[in-house]
Amino acid sequence: MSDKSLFAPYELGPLTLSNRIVMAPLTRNRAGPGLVPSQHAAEYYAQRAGAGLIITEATQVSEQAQGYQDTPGLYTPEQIAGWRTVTDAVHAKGGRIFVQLWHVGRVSHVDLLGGKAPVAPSAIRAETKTFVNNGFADVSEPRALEAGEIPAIVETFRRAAANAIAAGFDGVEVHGANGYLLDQFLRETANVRTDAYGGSIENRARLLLEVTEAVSRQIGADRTGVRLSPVSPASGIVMSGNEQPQFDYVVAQLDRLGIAYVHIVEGATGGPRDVAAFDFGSLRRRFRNTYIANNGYDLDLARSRLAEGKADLFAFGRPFIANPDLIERLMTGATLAQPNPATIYGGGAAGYTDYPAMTAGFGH
Ligand code: 8OZ
Repeated sequence: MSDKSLFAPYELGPLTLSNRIVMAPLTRNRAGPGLVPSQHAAEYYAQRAGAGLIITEATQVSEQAQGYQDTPGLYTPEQIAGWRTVTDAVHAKGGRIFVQLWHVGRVSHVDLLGGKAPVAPSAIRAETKTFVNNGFADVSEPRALEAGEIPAIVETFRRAAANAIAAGFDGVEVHGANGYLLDQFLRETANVRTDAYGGSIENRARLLLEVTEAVSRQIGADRTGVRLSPVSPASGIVMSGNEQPQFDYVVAQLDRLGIAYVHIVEGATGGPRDVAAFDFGSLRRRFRNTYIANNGYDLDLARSRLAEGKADLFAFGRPFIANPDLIERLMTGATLAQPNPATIYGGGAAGYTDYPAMTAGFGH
């Protein structure tokens, strides 16, 4: 067994991470024209390259996959070129970076989709809002995907994964969490299909597994991860009470695919950890490769969970916004800066690349 310190290197598939702290995906709504990553994104991510692994903000696999204003894509040559500047900047600082690929499904608005309805497993609207036209609005009524459209959804993920490698990413995280398309398929409360993609635990898991298999065939299972949020009510997800068997099955099948990691939101995304009775250890036991734990971690909790063997890596989200040098701050016990809520979503460099790293003697 290697040194089980949070601050010692860790082997993730073919990659050596410099430590066990991961930068969780963080939506920042700063993409430029053509949904190319922000002109400041390379600097922003490079400032945070001290993380053992960076997972980018959620990034659309297609036009139809967008659900919020100014979130980036990875399906045009310009977007690939924009992301290349990010991966080059992170690699120059010795960092590792995966891109999180998403399709929002029903969590969208006609004004983001050229007037078309968002797509979903079933025509069930989520009780949630999105950010569009510079304000919050209820999501639009979705339409149910036809069975014949599903292969094209899988194909957009496969193609975006190929684009990720062309853009220089070290790997891909499939966004299966937080109430977006793949999570919608997993839920009895969002998926009432009667075809091969609904009606049973196995059928509800089919799309996520097909997408993950397509991505891992394209770029290698050892460069593929999946994020799940079994008990999170994010984006209007309603619990059925059958989350344990559903997610036990999903994770066992992901293990069969041999992917590098599962990344588990343990609780309500960005909220309490104890929202529901759920045995996350059951997921851990079903998965042989890396388990990344997320949600509400601080240094003490990460240390104790690592010592107990409950997880291998720990993803921190919001602390990375105002602390580009979060690793050094955690190592030295320095005070953490707090982000300005007004500049989390949207805007330019302010609240994005202008949070300073510690200087000697500062922040203690
Ligand atoms: C915050 C705002 C918009 C989207 C997620 C991609 O929760 C998101 C997201 C977060 O996974």
